Amino acid sequence: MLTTEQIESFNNQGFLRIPQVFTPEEMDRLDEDLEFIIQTWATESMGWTGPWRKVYMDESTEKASKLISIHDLYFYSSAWMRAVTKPDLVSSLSDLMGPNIELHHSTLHAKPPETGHPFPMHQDSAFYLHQDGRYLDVLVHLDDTSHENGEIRFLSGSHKLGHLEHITQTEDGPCTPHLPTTDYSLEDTVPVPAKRGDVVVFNVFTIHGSHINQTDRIRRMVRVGYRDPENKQVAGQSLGRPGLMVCGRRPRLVGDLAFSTEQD
Ligand SMILES: O=C(O)CCC(=O)C(=O)O
Repeated sequence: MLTTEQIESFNNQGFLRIPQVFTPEEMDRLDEDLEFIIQTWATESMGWTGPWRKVYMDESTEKASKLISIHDLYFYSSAWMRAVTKPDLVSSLSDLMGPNIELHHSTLHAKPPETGHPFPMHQDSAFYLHQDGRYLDVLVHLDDTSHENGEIRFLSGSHKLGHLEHITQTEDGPCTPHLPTTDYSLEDTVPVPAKRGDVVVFNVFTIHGSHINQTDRIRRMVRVGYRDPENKQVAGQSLGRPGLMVCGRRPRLVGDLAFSTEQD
């Protein structure tokens, strides 16, 4: 259960660190399975594209910069399935969002050593737009974070702005959604360093980003998205895919049909 102060702080700032949601033993198991997933299923790529790369990195760093990613870790590991449905975690989310909570997706972002990918300022609603802000993202920390390895950073109170238009096109073609670097800077953000086993929860509209990993060790975080099932998705990743109810029930809205077992 969260305290009144924690809930107020989340409502004002749009983010909250919750310490030690996962025990060291749970983290060992998650770590082991994450390494399996990274070795077996994940992909390493240049990461997010767009003109922001040249603002955040010099030429040689930009060329070397990499990101390891994969979605939906609970499709590959039962330890991750237990993690994303952990009652202590889910009950804290319920304190912030209400009684009914549906799991939407999860995504690994691992920043390899030294040139591990920075993230430009953005809102996650640009990747999976819903009708409103009843959506929480949870960053499960596999490693301690600090300025040196690119901790998560937030623009405090920015969730109150609602969804903003993002840059998605350049003259060279489509790019990963991000906010203009001329208007939004990492320098204006609040750093939220965290420990292995902590989670950092934020609203889908909270503007955030992170610096490059300059250390000689990988920095791994798994983002898990949860929504109020009445908050329907409008566009983006995992659109149309039902999620598990991890808390409460799915109310039936006008026009809703039960899930079919037939292929479309
Ligand atoms: O991993 C990071 O540093 C940032 C991740 C992020 O921006 C996101 O998951 O939306």
